[in-house]
Amino acid sequence: MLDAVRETASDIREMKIRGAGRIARAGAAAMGKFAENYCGGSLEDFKKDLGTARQTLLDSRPTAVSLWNGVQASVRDVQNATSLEEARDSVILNSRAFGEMSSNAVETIAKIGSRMVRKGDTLLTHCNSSAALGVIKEACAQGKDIKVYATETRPWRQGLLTAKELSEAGVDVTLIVDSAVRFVMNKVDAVFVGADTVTSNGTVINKIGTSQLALAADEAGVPFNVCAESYKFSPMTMFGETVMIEERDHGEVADGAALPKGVKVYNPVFDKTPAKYIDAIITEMGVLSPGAVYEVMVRQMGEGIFKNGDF
Ligand code: RI2
Repeated sequence: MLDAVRETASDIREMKIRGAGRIARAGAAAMGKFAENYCGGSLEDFKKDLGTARQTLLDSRPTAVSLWNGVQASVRDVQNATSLEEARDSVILNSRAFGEMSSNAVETIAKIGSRMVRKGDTLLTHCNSSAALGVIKEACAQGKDIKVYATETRPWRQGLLTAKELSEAGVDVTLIVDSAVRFVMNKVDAVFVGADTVTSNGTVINKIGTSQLALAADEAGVPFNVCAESYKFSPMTMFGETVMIEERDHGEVADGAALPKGVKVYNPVFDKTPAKYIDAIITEMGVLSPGAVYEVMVRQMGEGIFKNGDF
């Protein structure tokens, strides 16, 4: 039963499944499937095995809170279940509901964000964010005649996926190396990127290099917009937890043969963009300023959260 969960976790770790929204949906779906196929004995056994499944998925990649939120949404009613059947059904239904909510949120962000794009705009995006690309494709479909610069995004080069996807959608897209960002910024009207995690003080954690885009945009007076479903908001950060930045294998940067002897490699794959560089966070609930994230989190979690100083 845990084999399928382990396989999903491994696909997430190896980035066969990637993108903060996609890993959240895959995590939730894996929990649902686990519950569907469960043939153990008691409610207590189920809770224990579900806990193992949950942890297996959460251990796959540490940075995107979307995965945590997707898995957590799937198991949230298990503690109130009085029978194995009730517990299993709740996981199955909640995981499906999360998947639907997540896909709808990406569509809604596309509609809202596209209104912020003007006819003839030149946009810049980084990495491969389905939320940000949704906005760009929707704006193009509305006939807004836009141009897009897509960063290569070393070391995984997700920018190639972005360029392909946008080109196939009929967008005029130009691929640039990451170090060209500041040079091209004076041709750009707005930046749209995705997010892996948004903290309670409005800091955005996204693909390494995002904060450099934000600095260059700030210098050039270009609006910097983040497209993020609200399940990318991290409740833990309200209670002082910091976001762990994933470091990946050095082979992603330079393989053994290309690496001179004695040279070390440091490969952090996300960075933090402070709220002061962010003009808008486009969510399925509407366009927020980074300073509004805290209030939204409190509302989402309910006022009672502070009673015990924990959640
Ligand atoms: P969506 C990706 O992470 C990128 O950082 C991207 O900006 C972010 O997830 C959000 O993607 P990775 O899995 O959820 O490529 O908008 O490391 O698709």
